[in-house]
Amino acid sequence: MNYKPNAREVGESIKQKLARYFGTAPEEATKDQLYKACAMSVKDILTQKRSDFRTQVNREGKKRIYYMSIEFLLGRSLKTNLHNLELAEAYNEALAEYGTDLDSLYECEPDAGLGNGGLGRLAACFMDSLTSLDYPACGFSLCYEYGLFKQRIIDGVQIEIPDVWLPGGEVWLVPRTDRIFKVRFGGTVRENWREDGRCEITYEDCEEIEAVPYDMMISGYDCAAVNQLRLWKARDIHHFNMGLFTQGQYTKALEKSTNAEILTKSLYPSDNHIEGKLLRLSQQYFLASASTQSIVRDHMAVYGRIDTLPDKVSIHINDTHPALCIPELMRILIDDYTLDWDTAWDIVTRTVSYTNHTVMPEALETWQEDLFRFRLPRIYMILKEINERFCKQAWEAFPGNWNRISNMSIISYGQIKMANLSVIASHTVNGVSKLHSQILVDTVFKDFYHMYHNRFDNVTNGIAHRRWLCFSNPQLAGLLDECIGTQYRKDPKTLSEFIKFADDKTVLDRLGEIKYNNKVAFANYYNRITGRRIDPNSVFDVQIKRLHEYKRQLLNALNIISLYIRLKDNPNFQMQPMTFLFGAKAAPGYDMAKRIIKLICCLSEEIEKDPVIREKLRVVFLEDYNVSLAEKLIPSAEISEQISLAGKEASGTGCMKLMINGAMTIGTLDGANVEMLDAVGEENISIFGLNAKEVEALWLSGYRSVLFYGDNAILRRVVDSLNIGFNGESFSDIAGYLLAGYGIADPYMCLADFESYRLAHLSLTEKYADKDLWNKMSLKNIAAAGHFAADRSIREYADRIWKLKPVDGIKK
Ligand code: 26W
Repeated sequence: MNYKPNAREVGESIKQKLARYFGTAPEEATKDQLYKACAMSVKDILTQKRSDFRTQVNREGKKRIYYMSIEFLLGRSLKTNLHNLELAEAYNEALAEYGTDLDSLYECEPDAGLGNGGLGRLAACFMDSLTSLDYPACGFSLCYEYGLFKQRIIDGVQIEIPDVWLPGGEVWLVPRTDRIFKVRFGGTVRENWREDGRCEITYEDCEEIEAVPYDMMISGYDCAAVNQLRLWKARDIHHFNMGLFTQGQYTKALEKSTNAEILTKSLYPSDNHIEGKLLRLSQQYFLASASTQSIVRDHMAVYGRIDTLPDKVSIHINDTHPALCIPELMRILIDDYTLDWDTAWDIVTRTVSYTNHTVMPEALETWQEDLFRFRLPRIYMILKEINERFCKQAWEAFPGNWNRISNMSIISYGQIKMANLSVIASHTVNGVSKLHSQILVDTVFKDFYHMYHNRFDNVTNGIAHRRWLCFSNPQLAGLLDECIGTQYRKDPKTLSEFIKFADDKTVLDRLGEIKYNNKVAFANYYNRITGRRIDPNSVFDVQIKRLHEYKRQLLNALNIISLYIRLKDNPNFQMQPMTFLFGAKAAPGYDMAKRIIKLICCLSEEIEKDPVIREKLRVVFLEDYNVSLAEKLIPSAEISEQISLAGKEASGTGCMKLMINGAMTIGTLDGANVEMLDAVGEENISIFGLNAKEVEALWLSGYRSVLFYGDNAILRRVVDSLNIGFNGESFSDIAGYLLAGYGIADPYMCLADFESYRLAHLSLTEKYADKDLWNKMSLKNIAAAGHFAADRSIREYADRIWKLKPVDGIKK
């Protein structure tokens, strides 16, 4: 089949789709219909290419990776697919005939926002690299009817609006009603010991829910592979009570199905904070069970025997949320395939690996034991057995050391600990940056590290550089193509060749121009959407990430307030005009995060009312930050704020997207920043603040924020100004929190890092006046960013953890 139709063929296929699905012709079609027609025609190409790829994978008997994640933050697909397939030109040419172009159709596609932040976006970037590198891979997640809420800001207050994405997003999904599995909840488990010594398991009064797969094809760049992401939707087994329906009781008839279907209604919007809700546990088991059943079924269909599973299948759990695949695989192997415990356990532990994404204690998942037993009785029995066997082993390693054993135990004090389960059953456990992986073995998993020395590894995160550089910053990609050729698109480490142009004035000027053009484009977009203005001649200083105290948007705000006070004292104060841009969603129940949004918004409003000051200082809170907004904003960013308290941010990936687009990082020695410093050199990144060891020491010795307050007149004025507040709203609660008048001091130590941050920021913005110097630093960041591509991360996972090989016979 022809994967590369020409413009005429593309035009023909769009026309056919319009006629068939909308009964309309190109000239009469709406933009939305044209978008859908394009998407459907692209899907046809992917389907065919996928079928060829699958045949090849099976013929070569290749091992597959199954990547399980409760979140996949995909964003839009049309643009990525067209660029990956190198078909954008043909489509544009065809669409020109119909009086439109791709750029306007892209905007019709809703973001698939099936994730909160870093963890979900990483999963999406990894699928891109897995495919581009020709590895056979399948992602598993849930088909949430509502993705992450849409954010409206009204008078500085975040309002959450349901995110209805399916009407425009479902063109990419293929329902596979031939691959439905059943997932069981609740009820009673009966063990019937048979004469042959086997134990037969039966269930009474349990609830069975159908898992219906919706598959999305994942394209890669310049490769043979098309992989898939399988999203499970919950469906009531009884579908419909016909009896009631015919009696005219419509609502009653539907009632039962609504209960089951609530499972995949909505994504939990909290990032880094678990609530231990029954529905969440059910979602996790639903994902784990359906996916594991699907993996085993597919393996048996190709190989016909279960013992080769670890040779042909690798299952990766993206944090602990899908960890119930461990007892679920045990269940299938023992109950359905009649394997004995040891054989089953051997298969499981050679198949599963686990990445940890956070050390924040409130994000480490635990479930109440009684709730768990009630909802998942068979899985509970299996966990008990895993735990008992583990504890025996731990006793041998640490005889008599109850404390240690209880720390590592899966079940203790009425709690089920998912991280412990994940470590015990995985052949490899990794963190997501060097620092984070080190912290894991030094703290959270210290005892496990003693027992299982070789199990721990590090794979530093990476980003889909094609999406985040090539496709979203075409001007910069064009300059790179001219300077170093197009090789870096396939092999991002060759971006390093760009360093040869560090002293080339023409290239540096071009870089400056491109950044300026991107700033103008963003300012225009912002103006179109909000009616407000931002000055493209000011420095674009960007902090984009979930709103969390540990990420310290508040520290950024405090520094802005210090600049504002300085300008109010002396409106003639000469400074580099600055625009501080924030994009962040707060978890709906996270009050402090919402107060910080309010502070930023009030500050913004107050400054906006001052015609003199706003020429030099502007604060912008961007509503509804999501993947598509990130793609528009990041190419225009000049300063990247990565200012979390050292030791708290596992990696960060936004930092990488900004770096590869030439922004200068101001950051602490946290997460991936540490490795960015190594890659780019200290003259090209602005590092400030306490390092992780110093944070720990200060915490242990007792952090007293008032000492920092007392020592620094500027800081005193900044904190005091919160009491009067901004735009008529007092923020004395935040002042109180920072100073810990009552209770515990701000655990993220904003005041401890304030002065160091302020000075670093000042000296960085002073450098901006020297255009050549700035552009050179920017160029060096781009040249050093290749290491932070997901292609590199995925190769590391494939070689060291999954033992995976790409398909051989590359046929594109
Ligand atoms: C509600 C429970 C919960 C707990 C943790 C939901 C989500 C999480 C995630 C693990 C939080 C998360 O997204 N972590 C981020 O993962 C990124 C990818 O590795 C890292 O770059 C970020 O530093 C880390 O915060």
